[in-house]
Amino acid sequence: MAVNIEYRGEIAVVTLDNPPVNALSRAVRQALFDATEALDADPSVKAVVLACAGRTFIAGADVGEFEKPPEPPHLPDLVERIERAEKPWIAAIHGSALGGGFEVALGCRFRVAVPSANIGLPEVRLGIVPGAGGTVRLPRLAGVEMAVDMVTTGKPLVAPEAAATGVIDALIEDDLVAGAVAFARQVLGRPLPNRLRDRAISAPSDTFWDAAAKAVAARARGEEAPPRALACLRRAAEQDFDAAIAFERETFLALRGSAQAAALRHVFFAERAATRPPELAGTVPVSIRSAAVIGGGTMGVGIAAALRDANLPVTLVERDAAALGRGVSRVRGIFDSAVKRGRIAADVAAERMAGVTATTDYAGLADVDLVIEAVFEDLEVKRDVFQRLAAVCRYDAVLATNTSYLDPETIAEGIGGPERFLGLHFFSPAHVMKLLEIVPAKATAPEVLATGFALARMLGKIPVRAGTCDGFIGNRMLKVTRAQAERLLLSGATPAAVDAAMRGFGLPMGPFEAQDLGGLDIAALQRQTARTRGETPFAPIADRLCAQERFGQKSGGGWYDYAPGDRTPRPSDTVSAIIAEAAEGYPRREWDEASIVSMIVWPMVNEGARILEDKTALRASDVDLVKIHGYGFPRWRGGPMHYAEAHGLDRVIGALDAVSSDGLADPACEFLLCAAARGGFSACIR
Ligand code: 3H9
Repeated sequence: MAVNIEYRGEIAVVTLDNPPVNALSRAVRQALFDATEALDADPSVKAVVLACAGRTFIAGADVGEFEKPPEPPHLPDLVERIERAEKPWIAAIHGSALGGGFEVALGCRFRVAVPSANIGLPEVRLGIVPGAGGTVRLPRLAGVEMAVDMVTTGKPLVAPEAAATGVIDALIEDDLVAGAVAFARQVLGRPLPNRLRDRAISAPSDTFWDAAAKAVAARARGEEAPPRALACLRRAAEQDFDAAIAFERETFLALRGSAQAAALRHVFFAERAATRPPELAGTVPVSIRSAAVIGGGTMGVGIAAALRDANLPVTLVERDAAALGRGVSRVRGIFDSAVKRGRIAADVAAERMAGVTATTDYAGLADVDLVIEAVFEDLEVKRDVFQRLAAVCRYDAVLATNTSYLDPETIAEGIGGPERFLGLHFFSPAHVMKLLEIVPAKATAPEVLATGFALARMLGKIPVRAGTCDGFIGNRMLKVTRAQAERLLLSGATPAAVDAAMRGFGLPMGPFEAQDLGGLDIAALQRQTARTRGETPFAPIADRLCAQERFGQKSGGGWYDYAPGDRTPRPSDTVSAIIAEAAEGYPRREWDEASIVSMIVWPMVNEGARILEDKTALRASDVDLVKIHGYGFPRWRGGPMHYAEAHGLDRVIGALDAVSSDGLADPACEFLLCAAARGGFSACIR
């Protein structure tokens, strides 16, 4: 049974049990509805505690049901039934009360919670608005300002914050259900507060709404749900309860079937699937209680900060005292800046720094559980590091390389105990970026690979398993993007037009602005290495820019010119001349925004298909996660592979054909053709 009722004297305790997260499936809604009827009809019951079994309170509507038409009893009707109950209901919250789960709690007359619980309305992150009264009841309880913040960002509140604002009526430290029953007995002796539907709301001024609309538009560029959620909240503040509920429901149903909601649901399930590669089912990871980072450069210190954020003691290793000193002050800089931005308190920053040990001596690593190497991208330097690590580290310690384009197999060649070796590719800045590509070598033991995934969970990262190849998943696709961007310039587009089109598509930056920010020199070095391997990387214009030492913002010019101390990109006559010279002999075309986007995105999808074909990625959705979490591909478009499937793979192939005949892109690969014929990428994965 999904719902169980027990009686503690005159208090009924309704326990919902629908693992893993007590989502409100149709069966659960029906069982809860039946419970409200039965308890209202039972004269021995004076109040009802609603609690949940397992790790959490109700995590929301069952997102898996959103692919089908809604079935009764509908959630808004259930929440209304609980709110209208003759006896007061008290939600007893542990874990998370999210979305529909929080809306059920808002239907209850009271809410109590353990201090570690969190509550929120994250629906906008799924491309929808709350659909069971959240936008109408929350402002009546918490005030319009707080409701606008919670609903339009989807960010949860921890229980103590919610208690401070009256959203939670009491915090319960010990046994939650016993505490909730005791709370119920106390409130029975007093007059009950009004139901939320009967509470007044004070409508803010137009100025408030204008400012809120501006903030939402700036934060959620391209997204449909946040501004629609704001419109619901405005209705809730300005119209009567029932009219606002009807408007919210209409908005919810309209968005539930939208392309953006489908894309965001795809990402939601992709993020969870990625954490569990099928080959690791039942494998127990190595336990990680301490870590070391080799290299105090940008990447190394970001990784060290990420490890400290997860409370792991970290040893930072550099080759000499001066480099070590610079590394340590960079780590301190990360925490200081977190304090300045209000993200952590000064004492937390001090405690994070206290957990960093600095040394130049590898002997200090004899007892660490995990070492992550993040030294300069030079094969010999890295090989030397691993020889030294293999000699001093425990045999069961995990040894990882953060290489972004060298072959992990070669880096680990000849080390003792190669089964403890693994690629862990972080993205810069490593304490901020969510993506972690996890790259096993041939000899990597399953429990070592599983440790990569367990580490990602500890650090709050999105893990994606990647096979060994040049650039793994992300940088391999990036190379195609950059080549396509240059082909656009050779055939008549300008850097500014390409960047504007990609920003219009939803990326935070266009490909040229991004290169100027990160620096053109790293990719130039990679191309040099590739040429020594006999490859012919395509970057006719970037190569010319680098030859003139135009490395981007740091050298005062790259694809754009920059005034000293100013990061505003300005179109450059020098670059125009370089492009004109490189473009001699290429046919020129007119490029509008849509055709620029398809010149970049469809070849990216084609490379994604090749990546699936050679099994560098396990699933198309993993490719999507890499682009979303590592490269700013708009989440609400679902990632390139989902976007292509939603667009129609036949149309993608048609668009590739149209440009490939002029040498402006590769023709569709076999895997893409297979996916188009079989109705999707997953149908072709063997
Ligand atoms: C909504 O409520 C709309 C309403 O306003 C109106 C309706 C009319 N549904 O994340 P985990 C699965 S919209 C179905 O790894 P954790 C998840 O796929 C909803 N399944 O656990 C995974 O399955 P599997 C608003 C769900 O402990 C398993 O549970 N609510 C749902 O790291 C474990 O998930 C949200 O957006 C769901 N709602 O984190 C909350 N949620 O094992 C979404 C989870 O097969 N959920 N699953 O891969 C979360 O944020 C996290 O799951 C939570 C637990 C924090 C609760």
